[in-house]
Amino acid sequence: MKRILVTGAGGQIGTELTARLLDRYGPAVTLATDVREPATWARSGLAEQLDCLDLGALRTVVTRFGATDIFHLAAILSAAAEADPLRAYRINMNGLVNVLQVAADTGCRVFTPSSIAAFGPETPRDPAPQSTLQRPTTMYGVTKVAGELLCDYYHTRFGVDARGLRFPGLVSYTAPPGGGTTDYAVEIFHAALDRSRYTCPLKPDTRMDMMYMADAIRAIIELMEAPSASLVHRNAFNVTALQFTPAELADAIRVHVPAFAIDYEPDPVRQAIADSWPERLDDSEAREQWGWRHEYELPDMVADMFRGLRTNLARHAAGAAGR
Ligand code: AKB
Repeated sequence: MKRILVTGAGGQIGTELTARLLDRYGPAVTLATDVREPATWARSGLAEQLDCLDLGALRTVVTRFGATDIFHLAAILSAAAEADPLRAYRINMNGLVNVLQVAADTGCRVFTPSSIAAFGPETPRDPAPQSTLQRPTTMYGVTKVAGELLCDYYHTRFGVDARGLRFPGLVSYTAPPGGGTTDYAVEIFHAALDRSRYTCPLKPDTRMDMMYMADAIRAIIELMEAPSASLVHRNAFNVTALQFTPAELADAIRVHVPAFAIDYEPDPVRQAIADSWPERLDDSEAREQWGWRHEYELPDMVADMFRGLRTNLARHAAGAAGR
C-alpha cells in the first residue's frame, strides 16, 4: 500500500499538494513534514518537523512511517538563492541527495520539482525544447540542473523511480511563495484586493512562463501515477500553461478590480533572472508520454484567484469576529 512522505509541506506547492494527497490517498497514509514546527503550517492530517539535511533523521522517519513515496519539495527559490547562494546550494543539493540516498536504501519512489530556471540565456527562448543547452546563470538554476542529473544517476545506478517536472512560475492563493522571481504574479492579486495598486519588481513587458497551481498539482499526481514504461524523460519534463507580462496580467486583473493601478520599479536581481529564462517551455514530450494537458487559461486563473482570495478573506473576517 502507498505511504507518502512530503518534505517542505508548509511551502507554496507543499500546502496544496498535501491537501490533494490527503483527499486522494487518505489521511492515514500521508505524512507532511517541514523544517518548521507543524503548529506554524500544518492544517490537517499527520504532520511533523523534519530537516531533510539531517540524513539520520530523514532515514528514521522514512523507515518508521514505512514510506513508499517521497514528494521532496523543500528548496530555496531563485531570488532568495541569489541573496545567499551557499545556503541555497546546501539546502537544494544536500536535501535532494539525502532523499535519493534514503530512497535507494529503502525502495521509495521520489518526486521532486525542477524548474524553468534549469535553463539559461543561451537556451532557445521560445520555446525551450525538452532536451537542449542548459547553462543557467543563477545558483537556483545550477542546483536544479544538478538535481535533474542526480535523479537520473540514482535511477540508472540504483533503480530509484525518481520523477520530476520543470515548472514555470506557479500562481496560487493558499500559501505564499517565498523568494521566487515569479512571486510578483501572486503578490499582485493580494495588492489588488488590499489597496488596488501594485509596484512591480519587473519591467511591464517581461514575458514569463506561468501555470496555475491547480494544474501543477494535477501534473504531479498524473506524472507519479503514469506507468513507468511510458516515460522516456522520467525526470525534468517540461510543462507549461500560460505566458504573460506584468502589463497583461494587470489588464486581466482590471476585469475584476477596475480601479487597479500598477507601476514598475524593476529590481535588478529579479529582472536579470527573469531575462535569463526562456519565455515558454516546449512540453510536447509530457503531452505525448503521459497525456499532460493544462486546463487554466489566463482569465480562468485570474477569476479563480479572486474567488479563492475573497473566500480566504471572508473566512479570516468571520474568524476574527468570532474571537
Ligand atoms: C522562482 O521564481 O524561483 C520559481 C521558479 C520558476 O522555479 N517560481
